[in-house]
Amino acid sequence: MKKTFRVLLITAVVLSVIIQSVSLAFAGDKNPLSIYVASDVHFRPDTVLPPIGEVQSLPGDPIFSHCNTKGMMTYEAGAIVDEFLSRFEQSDSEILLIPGDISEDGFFEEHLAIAEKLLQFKQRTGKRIFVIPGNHDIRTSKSKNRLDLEDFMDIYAEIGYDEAIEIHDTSASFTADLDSNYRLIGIDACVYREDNAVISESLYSWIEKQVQSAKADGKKMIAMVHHNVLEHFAIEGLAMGLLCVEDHRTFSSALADWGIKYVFTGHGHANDISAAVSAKGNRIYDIETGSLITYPNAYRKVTFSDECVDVKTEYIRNIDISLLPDGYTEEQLDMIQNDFVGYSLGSMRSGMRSFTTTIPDLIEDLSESLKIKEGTASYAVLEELLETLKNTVELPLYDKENTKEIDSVSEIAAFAGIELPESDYVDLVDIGAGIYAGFYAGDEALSLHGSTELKLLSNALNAILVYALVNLPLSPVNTLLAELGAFDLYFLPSTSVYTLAAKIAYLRTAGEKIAIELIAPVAGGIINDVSDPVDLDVILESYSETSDSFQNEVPLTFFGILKKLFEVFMETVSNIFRFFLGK
Ligand SMILES: [Ca+2]
Ligand SMILES: [Ca+2]
Repeated sequence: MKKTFRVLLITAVVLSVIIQSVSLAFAGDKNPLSIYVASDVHFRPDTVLPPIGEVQSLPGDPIFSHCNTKGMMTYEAGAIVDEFLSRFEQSDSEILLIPGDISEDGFFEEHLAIAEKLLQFKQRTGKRIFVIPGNHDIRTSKSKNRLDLEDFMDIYAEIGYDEAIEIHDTSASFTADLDSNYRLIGIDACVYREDNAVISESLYSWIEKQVQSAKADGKKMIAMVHHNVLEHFAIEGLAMGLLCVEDHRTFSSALADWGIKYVFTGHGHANDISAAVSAKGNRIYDIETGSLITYPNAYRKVTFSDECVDVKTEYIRNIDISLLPDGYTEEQLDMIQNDFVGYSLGSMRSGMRSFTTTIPDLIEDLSESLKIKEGTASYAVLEELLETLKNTVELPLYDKENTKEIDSVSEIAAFAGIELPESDYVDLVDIGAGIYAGFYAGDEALSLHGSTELKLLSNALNAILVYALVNLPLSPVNTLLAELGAFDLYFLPSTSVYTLAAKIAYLRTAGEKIAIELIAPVAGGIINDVSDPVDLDVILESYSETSDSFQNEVPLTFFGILKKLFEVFMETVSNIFRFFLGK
């Protein structure tokens, strides 16, 4: 009897263990967590927008005269959001995260309009939506029409905050359970009215407390922050994390060591994924999602299971034109309906084009950073240079008409003794916009040394320098060249006797050096994806594993940072050598 009982007991225990583990494994496979992420909606309702025909940021353009310098599709935002929501509705995902910049400028009308859209959707479909403010959302401005924190909490009370477990008392940070395994922590680090983000002491200890209670409750934490917590392009590391929360390396190390492996961010309008490992060996991913209303109009679908985290990127490829505000021409509507991607890319290209008209205004910032005083001879040279730059970016790249005057970049280059490679590009803005669009899209893969785009840009910049400076007096030109980084020139023409050819050769040598020094670090990480892993469709490790390290992780340790700085230094040196050797 006793023996039979023991056998029965053991069998029962073994069986229950098997059943439990099978059902656990089954539950893990059967109920993965699927979420949608859409960011940087920058919403402005039709009611506050001036009629589309009245906006002349790019006068005379038949399609894009209303463009926006950031390439955002402000007039189409409502229709884009509706298209996105209908796709989210049809999906098997029940959860949407919006990591900030919900509104364009923190005005009541903007927030009320987008919040109403989201709330109606939520009430109709029963799907869940969580938001966090970005730098454009809480402006706490003197002008009354802008939100403060309390207003934000009021307006979004039923959009995520009604499900909050905890809410931080001096920010819009909150926690909420996504399912029985995962808890979301929305971190609002924005410095209201400013554009930067800081993790205050109060916020830091609040996050730490949330991490402890999540552990006690057996939940894994997924974070959402507007600003990035890891760098997303090479020069950003040197610029101390331009788009990141302040002291981002310390903060992301803390997040990693607290077991927060995945952070969803926005802010930079690029689709990019970066990874890093803390000194203690804990990995963290920053999954940045681009602006929904900006090329390439992407959003993410992310599935968390026991085996992996599956990131997929999808795109808005068409919208319902009947939802657009009044005032579009037939030509515009036709393009939006039949070539939405072309219209989106065109919006970005036109935005950059309208931005170039403001190049001469850069004189203030540039003279300040170069410490050149207004009224001096060097200041006049800089002014001349910017004016020529502005005029040149508007010129066609090649002399298609075969005119006698110098009215194309290739002729300016020929004047300077420089050859421009052949291409299909129309002008310099076209190249710049192409490079930027690639960076926004993600998985960018142009070569720094071999790409036509970079060769065109550096050769053109070199030629522009020669063309702008050749007729100016040599002494202030030399001062400016030294300020721009062309220190040890090989050939200095005598100020008393020199030929035009000698002066051109001298400026070309200086210009080569400046062009490569200016372009290489800026382009690094924008023309090719230096922040591992890849940006768009990728299978990443689950919360229970740690994958092998990536080749290009963002350094979080002191030695990691030193190594990175050394690599960037070596890269710059080799660029200069390659350039002078003509490779
Ligand atoms: Ca990238
Ligand atoms: Ca990447």
